[in-house]
Amino acid sequence: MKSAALVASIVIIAAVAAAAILVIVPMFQPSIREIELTLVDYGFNRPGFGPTLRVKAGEIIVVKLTNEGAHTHEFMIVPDKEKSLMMMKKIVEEIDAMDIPEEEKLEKYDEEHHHVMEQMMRMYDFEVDPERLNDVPSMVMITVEPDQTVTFRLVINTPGEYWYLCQEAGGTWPELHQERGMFGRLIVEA
Ligand SMILES: [Cu+2]
Repeated sequence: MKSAALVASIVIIAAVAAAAILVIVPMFQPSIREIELTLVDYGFNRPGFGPTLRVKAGEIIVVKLTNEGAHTHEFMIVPDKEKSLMMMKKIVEEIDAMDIPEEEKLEKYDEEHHHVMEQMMRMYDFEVDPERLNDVPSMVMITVEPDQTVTFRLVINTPGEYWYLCQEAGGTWPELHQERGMFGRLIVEA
């Protein structure tokens, strides 16, 4: 009888331990958050709009972007959308004053925009799946062509309030898509 009770106790303890491990182990794995956005002319999910996104610092964010618009769109993360817009509008003004066709102006802007943002993005503590980056590691600037879907993984290590936005200008030149309301809040909690 004694040994039967002992065996029963051991079984119960083992079962409780196993249950505890099943509960505890997932707590040590980084959580995964999935975000799906539809890019349209000119907004996220609908024109002039971008939903507020909430994530946690350090968690893996899987972002899926589908472009249902007729123009190229992008997903960029910046800490200050007004400052970023001012920087880009300066470039737009310079290019728009040139005596060249609009198509060439757009090409020139695209080059400059990507160049400036690459430099800026290096300052922030983002990690992005390197295979999904345009050019440079540690920056978040994903371009999505019409009818294309892009999925990438992103980790933001620094808590804070950011903006995600699109500063493409196809179809709106010399305005940027951001000026048509193509932006939204990104809150990264500690
Ligand atoms: Cu856009």
